[in-house]
Amino acid sequence: MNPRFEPRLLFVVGRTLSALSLAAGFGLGAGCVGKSQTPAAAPGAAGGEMAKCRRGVQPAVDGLIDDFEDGTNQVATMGERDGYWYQSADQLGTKITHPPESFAASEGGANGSAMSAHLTGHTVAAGDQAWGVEFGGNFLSAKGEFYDASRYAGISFRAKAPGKGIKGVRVNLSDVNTHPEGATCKACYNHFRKDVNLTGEWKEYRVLFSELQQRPGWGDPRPESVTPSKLISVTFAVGGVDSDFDIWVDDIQFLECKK
Ligand SMILES: [Ca+2]
Repeated sequence: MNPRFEPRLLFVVGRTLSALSLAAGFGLGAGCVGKSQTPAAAPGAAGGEMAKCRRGVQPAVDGLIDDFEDGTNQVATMGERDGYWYQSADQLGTKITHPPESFAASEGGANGSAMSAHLTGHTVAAGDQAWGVEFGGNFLSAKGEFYDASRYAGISFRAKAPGKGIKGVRVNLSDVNTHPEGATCKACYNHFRKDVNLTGEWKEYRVLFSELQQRPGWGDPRPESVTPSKLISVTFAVGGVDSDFDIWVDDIQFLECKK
């Protein structure tokens, strides 16, 4: 995949994201809910705050980002999180056929649960700006606030991709250095990410903060790592090929170090 397409294509996503964040912020009249307040985290010292889990990781007690069982488009309201899910597609022929208009939880979930995030449609290979489809959740509803996830070590989720379509999903965390709302980046949207390959059956995937990397060759700044104390959103993206997609995601949650 050509990394050069992302600054331009993700600008569109970012504008959508910003608009949605703004709308959500107005909707709730939120103030400083969940604002990052980590005295120990020096600005720019991202690498130093990364949790190192010698005994491995486990689901955090307050770590649920969403299991979608309540059927709303808001993330699970715990750990001071109160943001919203959104979906977006490029305008070059890519189509989201389900959910038809805006993000909504869908019937059928992992581990016999009732609901999940389920997106179907078709992505196109139409040049650098055909970036495909993304859905994601802002950790906070208030625009311009950062979410402090420094007590966590990563994220887990369950997912599947039945059928013959796209199996590869990019899992992204946007933060103070990669999202324009951070007021830091000159070349934005090169979020820290990990690519995962799904199967036709529900399976759990774990993504540690320490595994996340920016795409090579672009982005300004290019810090050593994601900044867990100043996150903005988690997103799942597919695209870059001419293909159907049928992606299910459920049980998204933060992980913490085993004590
Ligand atoms: Ca579920």
